[in-house]
Amino acid sequence: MGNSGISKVKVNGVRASGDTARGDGVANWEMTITLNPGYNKIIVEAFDDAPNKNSILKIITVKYNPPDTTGPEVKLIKPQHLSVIVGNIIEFEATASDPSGVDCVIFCIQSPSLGNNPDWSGPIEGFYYYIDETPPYSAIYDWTHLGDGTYSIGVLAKDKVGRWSNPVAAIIEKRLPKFLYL
Ligand SMILES: [Ca+2]
Repeated sequence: MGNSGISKVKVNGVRASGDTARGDGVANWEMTITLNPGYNKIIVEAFDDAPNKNSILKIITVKYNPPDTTGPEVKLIKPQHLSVIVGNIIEFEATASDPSGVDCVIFCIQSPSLGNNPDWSGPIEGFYYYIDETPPYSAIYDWTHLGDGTYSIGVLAKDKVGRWSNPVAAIIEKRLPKFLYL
């Protein structure tokens, strides 16, 4: 600012280091600031060394996208934990969300065999699984081949940067319709 020198530079109200210069010199000031996720406003104010300390103010907006280190938020909507299902079809439904986007949702059921479920894969550690890559996240499992009893199911999700959610586990009970014989 002219040739009256620089008396100080403030960044977000705090003086920067190396913020003075004489005459028409240049102040190579520096300042380290911590950014929050999202938009950050950085206010830089420079003052010259004239008697009335003229100042100039610049506002810089910086968007900070922090690295994504966590998997999606996933919720099992159907079937609910400890629900009793009468009939041979399980309808799965889940929601998943992630700042990086959801890559896929995986439904699984612990079962001794696949049964009539050609779209399902496995088993991995006793679980057969179905991968859904597009919302709404859902699956159908035919458990005609399974007897009455309790079964473990679960859902988990992966985001688009390869991070997995924790699995959400649930227990469901299969109970075949009981008929009354007269
Ligand atoms: Ca993520």
